[in-house]
Amino acid sequence: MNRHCITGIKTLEIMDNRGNPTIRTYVTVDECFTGIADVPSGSSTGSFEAKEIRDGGNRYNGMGVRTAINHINTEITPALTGLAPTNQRAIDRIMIDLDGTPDKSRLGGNAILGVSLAVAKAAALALGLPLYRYLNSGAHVLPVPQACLLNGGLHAGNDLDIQEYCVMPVGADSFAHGVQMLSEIFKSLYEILLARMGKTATNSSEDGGFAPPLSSSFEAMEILEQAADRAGYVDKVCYGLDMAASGLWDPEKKVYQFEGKSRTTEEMIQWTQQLTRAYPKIVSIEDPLDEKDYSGWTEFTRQFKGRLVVGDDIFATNPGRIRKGVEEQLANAVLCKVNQIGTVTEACDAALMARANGFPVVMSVRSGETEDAVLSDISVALNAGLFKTGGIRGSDRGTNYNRFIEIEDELGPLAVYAGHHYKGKLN
Ligand code: 2PG
Ligand code: MG
Repeated sequence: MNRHCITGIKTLEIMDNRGNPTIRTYVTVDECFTGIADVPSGSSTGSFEAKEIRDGGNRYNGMGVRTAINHINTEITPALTGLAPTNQRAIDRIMIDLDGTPDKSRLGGNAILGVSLAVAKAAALALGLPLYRYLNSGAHVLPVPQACLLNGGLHAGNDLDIQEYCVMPVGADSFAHGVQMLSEIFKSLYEILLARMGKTATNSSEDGGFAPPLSSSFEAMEILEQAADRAGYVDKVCYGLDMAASGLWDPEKKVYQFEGKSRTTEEMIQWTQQLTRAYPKIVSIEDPLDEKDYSGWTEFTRQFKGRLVVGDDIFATNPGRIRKGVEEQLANAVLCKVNQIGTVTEACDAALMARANGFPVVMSVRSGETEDAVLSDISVALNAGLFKTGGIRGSDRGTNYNRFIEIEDELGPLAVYAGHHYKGKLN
């Protein structure tokens, strides 16, 4: 048997869409196939995530990644050279053991993830397969893109407290048609914002949505729905929110600071009930409460049965935390971000565990991204029903849309667009 092996690993410190450095890793197999992967990075990061290593000091305002790169060069590369890239689980296990901490804080989640992703890509290249097919021979689902067209919170310089107001084109005929709908809604939104509030309202958020000078979520939803209506798609879309509520929690006063008031957990739940009553097509609510407000999450999930209650910071793509979530019904869906856990194997384990327990999976980018579209391939490999992409402008966002369009074309009649079945039952 012809055994493939890792023959070299190279790294570069490159730039992400926010002007922050990140790691690009090149893994070469058999001296001729090179998988290249970039590491994403969040700004509203939860405390249970794998830890990124940043250099500190003055260079890049402390955000440099030379230390993490050094860990790849001096520790990870010698440990992996000569091994079979097709044994992803073994490769990831070696890096996890080499790191030796529960949160990858010694070598850096960013160092480990860069290598893990590039190994998967190099292995796929060596076998002559697209990455999604290499990871799963049964890959065939194109997700509904959940695009954040309006932003607030840490992703925007405005007074909206909710981080993401997203549109989900569930009624599209295909992924490509969904992108067309999003693009047309985005243009309508531009015109509405311009007419209502002037040109500064059309400024971009951190991840490619709009960041208008609004402070009311009711008004944000009204404008979003109006944009969908004007584009002719109001009956073909649903909406999703990411409240990113860990960032709203005031640990000293033990209240949420939200839309001009201090609110208890119960008041946050009541407020969300009012919003979803006014906008019943909000079918997905992510991180409505703080990552440690466990009893609040259970109550929220009980009250919002029928909608997706998506755990992001609370689960951190961590199989152990998802198990707790299932047992205590802390949510009913899981957000999957590969850099929250730090290896391809663990991210896939997290998604599969969620699915096996009836929790739909929402694959997600981070606010910090590059032109690497690897997450699209992983999403299709997992047959995920939803993919949260940030907004719709900028090549850091476009790259994922374009890769999905490419995969849909490649799969031809085998492709299934998740559409109304984004919660699962896709076969
Ligand atoms: C989130 C993400 C992605 P960030 O909270 O879901 O939108 O944001 O990457 O900044 O953590
Ligand atoms: Mg989130």
